[in-house]
Amino acid sequence: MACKRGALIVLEGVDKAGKTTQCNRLVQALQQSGRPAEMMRFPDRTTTIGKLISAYLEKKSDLEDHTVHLLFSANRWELVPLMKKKLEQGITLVVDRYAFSGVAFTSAKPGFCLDWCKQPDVGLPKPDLVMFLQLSPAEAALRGQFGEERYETSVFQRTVQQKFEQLMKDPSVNWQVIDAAQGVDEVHNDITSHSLNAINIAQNLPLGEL
Ligand code: DGP
Repeated sequence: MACKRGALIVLEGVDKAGKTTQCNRLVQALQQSGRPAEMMRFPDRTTTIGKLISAYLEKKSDLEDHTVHLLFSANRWELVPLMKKKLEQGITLVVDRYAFSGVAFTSAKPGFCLDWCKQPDVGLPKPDLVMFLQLSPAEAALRGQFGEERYETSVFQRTVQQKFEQLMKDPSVNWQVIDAAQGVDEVHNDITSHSLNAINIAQNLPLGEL
């Protein structure tokens, strides 16, 4: 019998919500329970396209807003063959940001509508589960100052949060909202239980497309 596919699990949220910590913990927990799992993150700053994105985020270069949107999307597309291969091998992928960040961050800029922003990512592998780590701007502020990168201002992050709220109304995506103001262990437990559920369901379903 062919091996059952892995699940595509995405963590989204505004900056400081704890996505990276929780992605690492989830991968560790899945591996310890004998389920093959690996972490990925977008943007993947290691590729040629990713290096252009990284320089832009670090404000070492300026790029036109439509152009950078398409580069972020291209960075996801270039990893699709690898993602599909791993999922087919039965590896669950835990992904730190995906197309939803792409749409939320660009559409938070003046002059961009959600619909235009979504188009370049149409056809990407569809996550079996997207968990949104919900954290109010006030709680995010308690976690310390934002960094120096582009987009790291509280005004912009507030707009991004509103865009995510619009995206979460899409019933064709399996969104789960996680209260990221809880302790790290409580958040981890919530995330793990949603993920185990998604892994069980995904193994009997074909991978979808955005
Ligand atoms: P990090 O997740 O910390 O590596 O930061 C990446 C930054 O880039 C963060 O501010 C969110 C933003 N971002 C992530 N994906 C996209 C995207 O597809 N488009 C745009 N415009 N911004 C993105």
